[in-house]
Amino acid sequence: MLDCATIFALATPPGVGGIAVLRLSGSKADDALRAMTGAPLPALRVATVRRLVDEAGGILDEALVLRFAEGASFTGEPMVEIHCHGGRAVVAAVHARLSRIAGLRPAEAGEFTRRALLNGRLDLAEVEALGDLLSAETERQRQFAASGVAGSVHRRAEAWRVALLDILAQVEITIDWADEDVPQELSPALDEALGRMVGELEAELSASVGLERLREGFEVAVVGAPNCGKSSFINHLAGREAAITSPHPGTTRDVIELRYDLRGLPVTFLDMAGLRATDDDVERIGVEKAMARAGAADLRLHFRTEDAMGDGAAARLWQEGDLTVWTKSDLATGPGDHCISTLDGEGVADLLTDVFERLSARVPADGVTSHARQRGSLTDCRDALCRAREGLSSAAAEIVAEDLRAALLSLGQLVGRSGVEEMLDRVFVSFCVGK
Ligand SMILES: Nc1nc2c(ncn2[C@@H]2O[C@H](COP(=O)(O)OP(=O)(O)O)[C@@H](O)[C@H]2O)c(=O)[nH]1
Ligand SMILES: [Mg+2]
Repeated sequence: MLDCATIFALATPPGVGGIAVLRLSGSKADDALRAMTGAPLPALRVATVRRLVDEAGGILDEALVLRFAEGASFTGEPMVEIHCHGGRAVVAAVHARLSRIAGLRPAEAGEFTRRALLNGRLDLAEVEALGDLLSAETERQRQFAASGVAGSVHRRAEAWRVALLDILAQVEITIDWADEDVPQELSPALDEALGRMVGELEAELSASVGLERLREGFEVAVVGAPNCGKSSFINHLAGREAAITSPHPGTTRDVIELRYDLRGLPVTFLDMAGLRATDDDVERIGVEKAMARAGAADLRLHFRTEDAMGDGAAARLWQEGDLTVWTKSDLATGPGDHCISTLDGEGVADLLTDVFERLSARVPADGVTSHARQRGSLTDCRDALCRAREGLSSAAAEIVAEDLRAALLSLGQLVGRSGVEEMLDRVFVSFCVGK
């Protein structure tokens, strides 16, 4: 529920730590701090030591407190941070004390960020990136999310918006002056400008799909006949017993996941039930699950070895770009892109380098979006621009202008701001210049 109450919450993880940070946001933040400390307010943005007291003046803790002014805080509202000692009882006492102050209530999940969005401190794409940053587990995920928080989508959308406004202004002038189609002498330049933007949107759309894989994490399925060393490989990577291995074929019946930080790339290795035809119902369910999951993975490592050649079930999963791996190379070597032994680790590093390079190549260097919602707006924008482009030669200028406005609206939706008023302002300025 959104209201104008002053909200507060523990901003650091629950549990014991050196310090814990509680945040307050809203018009009563300063009043609450005054009540909590029984002392004058410290200067804005100056970390100040204050004794936190209860209603009777009893000491709760000694803390560092910080104030942020309205319009110059994360949420855009007046904010206070209380850095107290990070013990459970300390945090509980400070939290309880805040709860008893009139006009304050505990924040709901994401409420600080929601207020930041509503107050224009962050746009929607920046909010999405902030969520990604908090859930980033690897270095590459962190880098990408951090660039989003720093406004990479915002800047790209803004550049497109400015270019689109110029095109729209030229079309709008036509409507006002000529009352008819876009003039012949104007269309080639407009067509080129629109064509360029469509190309850029399409490049972003395709980059976005690869960046989504980076954000969500890649999946690499280890497939092959029972007993060819799949679980041993997963365990070797994990450095612990993550999957149950045994010399008896058919031991692994579930899909076991190992989340792995592959040189900054998030990769989940999937250990599959041995892929073979079977009469055992439970094992067959495992095999079917494994086939579906492996088929959808980003990459498959097809394990083979002398004593476990299988019945070819795994071979049906082969996709372009997959790797064949000969295992148990300490016993015998054989054909494959790689030869590994989990007994002595031979060949494993080379295999991982290859996997890294193949997945790395799917992470585009210059895209900024990675969410399906963002691609929805980009697609709408691209489609509207294509319609406008077609209309240049066949439709009335009003219709072209309408499509361009639809494209602008979609760009606004990309970052969660429609920007229609600004567009009108800009078009108006162009009219003045033109007339
Ligand atoms: N010598 C040798 N034995 C291995 C190697 N990898 C696995 N094994 C053995 O092969 C058997 C089957 O391994 P497992 O990982 O359970 O195969 P999975 O059915 O494909 O998961 C076990 O007895 C392992 O100890 C290896 O690199 N060298
Ligand atoms: Mg296994």
